[in-house]
Amino acid sequence: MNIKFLIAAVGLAFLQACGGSDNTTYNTLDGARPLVIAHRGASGELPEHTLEGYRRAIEQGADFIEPDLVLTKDGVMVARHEPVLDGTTDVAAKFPASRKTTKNLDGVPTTAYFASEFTLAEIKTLRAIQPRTGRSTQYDGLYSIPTLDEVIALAKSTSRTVGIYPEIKHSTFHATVAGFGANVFEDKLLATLHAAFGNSASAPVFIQSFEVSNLQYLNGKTSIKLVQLIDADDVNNDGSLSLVAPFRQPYDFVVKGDARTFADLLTDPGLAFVKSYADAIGPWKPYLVKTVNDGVERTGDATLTAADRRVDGSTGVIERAHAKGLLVHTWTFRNDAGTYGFKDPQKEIEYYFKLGVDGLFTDFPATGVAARAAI
Ligand SMILES: [Ca+2]
Ligand SMILES: [Ca+2]
Repeated sequence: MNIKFLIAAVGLAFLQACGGSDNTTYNTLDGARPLVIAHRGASGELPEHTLEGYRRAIEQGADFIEPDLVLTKDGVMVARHEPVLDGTTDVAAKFPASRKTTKNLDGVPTTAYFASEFTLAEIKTLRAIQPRTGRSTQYDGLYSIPTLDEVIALAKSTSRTVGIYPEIKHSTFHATVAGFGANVFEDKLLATLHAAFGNSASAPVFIQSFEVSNLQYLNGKTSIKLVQLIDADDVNNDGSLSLVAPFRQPYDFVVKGDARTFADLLTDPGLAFVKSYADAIGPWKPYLVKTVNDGVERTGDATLTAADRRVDGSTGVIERAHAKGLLVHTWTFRNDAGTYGFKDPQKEIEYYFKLGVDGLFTDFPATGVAARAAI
C-alpha cells in the first residue's frame, strides 16, 4: 500500500467512523449516521404512497423511502398501507359497492374494496386521497397508485443513493385469505429486489414485516437486510405497552398458536431469536423511551395530552438490541400528531437520535433531517 492510498484509507475510515462528512459521533450500533426513513413518503404533506410524495421526501433529504406493499388481483405489488383501497383512494366514487367483499383480515371480519379483488389496470384508474383528518386535501384526486417497480425506478433515478424500505403487509392474509399461496408474495418481492439491487447485504434496501415466519423464509433466500417490526395497541399511563389483538402478536403466531407477544420479542431471549433471522428490530417508539402520564400539564396549553407525559428515558431496549448486534429503527414521528412527552416534534426526534436509534420513520422527512443536523 503506498502512502497516498494509506492516507486516503485512513481518511475514509475516519469519515465512516464519524458517520459522514460532519464530526458528530453517534450512539448507533456501528457509529454510522442514523437514517431518516420517509414514512409512506413525505406523507405529512402529500397523499401517502404516491410517487409525488416519495419525490418530495427525496428532495427533503430522506435516506430511504418506504413503500408498504399489497398485491393486486393480478399479483402486482402496489404501494398501499392497507390491503383495502377505501381510505386512501377515490375507489368508492369510481366503483360500485358491489365490488366490496368481506374477508377475514388478521382475525377481523372486514368489508371493503380489497386491492386483491382489483386488477392493476383498475387500480390505475384510481387517485390517491388524504386519509388523515387535519392534513391538506388539496392534492386529492391528482396522483395515481404506484407499483413497486415505479417506486424503485424513482429511487434509482436520483443522483445520490436513495434506498427503499418495502414492507410486506399482511403476509398470512395474502397467502391464505386472498389466495395467492404460501410465500408467493415474498418470492415476487425478492425477484424484483434482486433484479434491481442484487442479492446483497449492502443493497440500499431493508425488507420489513410485522410477521415472523415470512422473515425467516426470506432469511433463507436473500442477503438483503431484514427488519422485524414490533407493534402494540397503546401506551398505558405508567408507560407500559398495551397489548390487545390484533396488535398483540405477529399474526402468524396467532395462527400457529405461538403464545409469544410482540413485547416478548424484545426480551433478551426474544432479541436473540430475532437475531437468528433478522438484521434489525423496528419497534413502535414507546418501546424505546418510557413516558408516564402523571397528570402534570407541561406544554403550556392547559390541555392534558400525550405530549405532556413525563419522559423517563431509555427503556434499555436500544442498548440490549445493540448488544445483540441488531439495528434499531423506530416509528412514527409526526409534526402534527402522536408525540409522547414532547411539545416540539423535532426535539422528540433529536432525543431518539441521541439515544442511538439507527434510523427512524417520519411523515415529515425535513424535520428528521433537521433533527439529525441539530444533534
Ligand atoms: Ca409501513
Ligand atoms: Ca398540554
